[in-house]
Amino acid sequence: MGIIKDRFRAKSEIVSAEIKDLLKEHGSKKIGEVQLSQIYTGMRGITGLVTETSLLDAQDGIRFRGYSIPELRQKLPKAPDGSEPLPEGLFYLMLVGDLPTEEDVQHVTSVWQRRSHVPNHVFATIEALPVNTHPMTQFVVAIMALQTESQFAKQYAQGLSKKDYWEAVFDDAMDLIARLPRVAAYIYRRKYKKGEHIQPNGLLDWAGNFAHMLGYENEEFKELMRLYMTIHADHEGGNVSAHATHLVGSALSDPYLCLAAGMNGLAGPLHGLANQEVIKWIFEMRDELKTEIPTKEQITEYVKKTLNEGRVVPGYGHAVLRQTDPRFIAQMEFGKRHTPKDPLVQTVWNIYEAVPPVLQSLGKIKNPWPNVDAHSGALLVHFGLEEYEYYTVLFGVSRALGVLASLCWDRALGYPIERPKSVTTKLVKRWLKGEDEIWGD
Ligand code: HAX
Repeated sequence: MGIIKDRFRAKSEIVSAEIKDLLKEHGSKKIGEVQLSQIYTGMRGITGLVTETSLLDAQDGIRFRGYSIPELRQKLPKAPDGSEPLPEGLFYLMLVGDLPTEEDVQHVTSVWQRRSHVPNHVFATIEALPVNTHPMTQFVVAIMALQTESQFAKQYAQGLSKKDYWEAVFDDAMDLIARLPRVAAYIYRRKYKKGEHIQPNGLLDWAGNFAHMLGYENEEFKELMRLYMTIHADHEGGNVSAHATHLVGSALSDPYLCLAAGMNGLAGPLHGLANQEVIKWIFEMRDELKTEIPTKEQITEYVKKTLNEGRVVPGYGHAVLRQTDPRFIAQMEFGKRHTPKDPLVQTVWNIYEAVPPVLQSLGKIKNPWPNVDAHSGALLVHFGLEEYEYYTVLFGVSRALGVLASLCWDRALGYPIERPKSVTTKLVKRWLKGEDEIWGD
């Protein structure tokens, strides 16, 4: 059995025993109250999930196994001559719970290289779609086509024991992550580069090879991809893509089905698709104002116009965060180092100054600060990746790391099918009048 699999098995057995003891002793302890308003507002603030890989703090932002993004940029192993973390290291950290050594990371890279073969029928399935199909639709269809390879589905059909679920899920997770860059690059080259595909380079790391297959050989772009794939990977368990993956997995759907579900959620404009919406919005603003670098005053007026049209300002606001997203800051630092004079990057920084006061003045928006999506597109455009409809696919490849690591934990810890209680408004009204118990079945 492989090194990471052994380490994951050992860790998950310990945690599983701990949870059993914990529930035995404290299982009936209350951890919060649910207000009526919360069940009508997207369950905001209700603690109802356990996700081991990362934890989001409203003020400090995301921490992966306790490590913040600035800490990870220091502590995780890097490519030779590189200064950004290798996403392989983040995956190891999320899965095993410990910081990886250089050797551990090289091991993950080589495992993913070994498992990266994509069967031909997947490419044929992508080719069956009209070329103008949105890249996220192509991506989800390709993940579904890959499902023929699921170890979990095959072994379950043959009668898999409950205690072995995690092992088949682990194998599917590793296969999927290994194959996603090839599939994603295929979609990009098909749609935007006349179908001129680029073969993988087995000497490169996972993100470096992805950049290579997309057609970008610039070393700074490869560094951007390593950073990008690291910071987009996970944002605890309640966000739409993570929660959808976890929820579908609770029915014992295999990891391919689960990831496709998560990616369908990521493709929504209030979630991952916001990264394309940001650049689209900036391009439209520049076109309308007929200037490459709009002033802060011009941006302020344009934001007001967007709001008056009943639209959201993409890249701003968050359901949990109440500060500037550290993932935005990490990209800003990358921009200051690699692309400081780029007019689009400067515009993103001007928007950062102009937007929050306008959103604050409305009085209803809980978080006027930028999220991860406010910055990512400008850096991609700088290196020539201007096809913004593709951006959410990049996000999706990264998000697979977190949601699939979590799926391994879900099965290793034996979590049951998820089934929260819902009510009708009619019942709520009766309950308010004292005519009914809200918690009937
Ligand atoms: N522009 C305009 N209005 C906004 C807004 C924004 N950026 N952010 C929030 N609001 C509005 C909400 O639509 C809501 O309006 P109504 O009361 O009229 O319905 C009100 O302010 C209160 O919303 P909230 O409680 O502050 O925010 P929510 O938790 O409901 O929503 C969202 C969080 C991220 C969906 C929201 O801030 C938004 O739509 N932002 C723009 C889209 C975006 O950038 N999404 C990406 C988020 C990060 C992510 O998941 N990346 O993948």
